[in-house]
Amino acid sequence: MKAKLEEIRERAKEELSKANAIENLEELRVKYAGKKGELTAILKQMGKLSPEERPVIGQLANEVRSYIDNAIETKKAELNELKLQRQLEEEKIDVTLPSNTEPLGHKHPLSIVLDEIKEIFVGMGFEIVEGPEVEYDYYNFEALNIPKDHPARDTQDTFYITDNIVLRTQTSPVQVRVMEKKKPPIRIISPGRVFRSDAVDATHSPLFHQIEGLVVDKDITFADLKGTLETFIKRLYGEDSVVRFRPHHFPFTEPSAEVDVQCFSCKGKGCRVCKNEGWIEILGCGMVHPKVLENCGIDPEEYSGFALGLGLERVAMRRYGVDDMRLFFENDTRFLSQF
Ligand code: 2NM
Repeated sequence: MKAKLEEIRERAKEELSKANAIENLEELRVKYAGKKGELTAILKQMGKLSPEERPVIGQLANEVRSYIDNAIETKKAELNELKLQRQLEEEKIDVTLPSNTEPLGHKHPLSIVLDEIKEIFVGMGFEIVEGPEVEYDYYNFEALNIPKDHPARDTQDTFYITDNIVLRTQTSPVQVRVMEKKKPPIRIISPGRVFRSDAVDATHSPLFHQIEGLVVDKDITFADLKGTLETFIKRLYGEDSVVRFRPHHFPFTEPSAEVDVQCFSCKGKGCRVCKNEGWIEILGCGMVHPKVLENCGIDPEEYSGFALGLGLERVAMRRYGVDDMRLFFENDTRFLSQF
């Protein structure tokens, strides 16, 4: 029996030295030291031994068991260490490598200028209203007092969808819709895309952006228009801006005016920026025509209002010294990443 125990120890030692996976260790433990293992089988035969032999064999059996247990634990630690080493080797990270930085996007220059203009008007108590880009002839022209034979209505200038549906040529139809629905006081701006059948060149695009403003209330005068626009222009172009109002004509306002700002490049002397004019045109405006108010269900005897319109592309071109409008629509990141 002693020989058998020693043989078991030797065989366990041999098999353990060959084990190369943690799972094998558990198999070996069951095989030798488990309840149905070889050691247990031997111990079950202890009854056959003489009383003198029993403690000697018993002690040896215990030694063999603890030898096997220890050997398994040692081997387990070894295999775990090996596994860790392999893992560390495989998952090695070179922290000195340059990172893959995601390129950051930029706000589009038109969006920068639009946000700035919105901010100024919102600061003066205006609400921002949007409306459809495909409009009825009625809202785009008729309600705005643009006569049937007006050149703006020509198919040369306007994209017609059907006889009475167009791509809006200005954002004023949004304001007509607001005036129809809402009782004054009204204080809104309507920014958005507008469409005109123009050939593409450095200063024209069939799609561009407009912001129109409208104020309607009791006792609104041209003085309110002047004050509001002077404030707007000074916030947009600087407090030292010099502003002038020049008489003009629009079918939807009476009287009408265009607003210029003195050339910030030459201070009015005349230069390339202002094409020797000394002044740069910024926007169109006027007192809302009584017929327009009436068309929208507002009594022109009780209420009056002013309106203004400006092109976003032109503001952005001046602001950033961009000389070709097409750059705003091509979305070339070499251009856009400069803003
Ligand atoms: C401009 C110039 C002058 C304008 C008029 C209206 C409305 F709907 F109230 F009649 N909205 N916008 C207007 C007036 C637009 O753009 C150069």
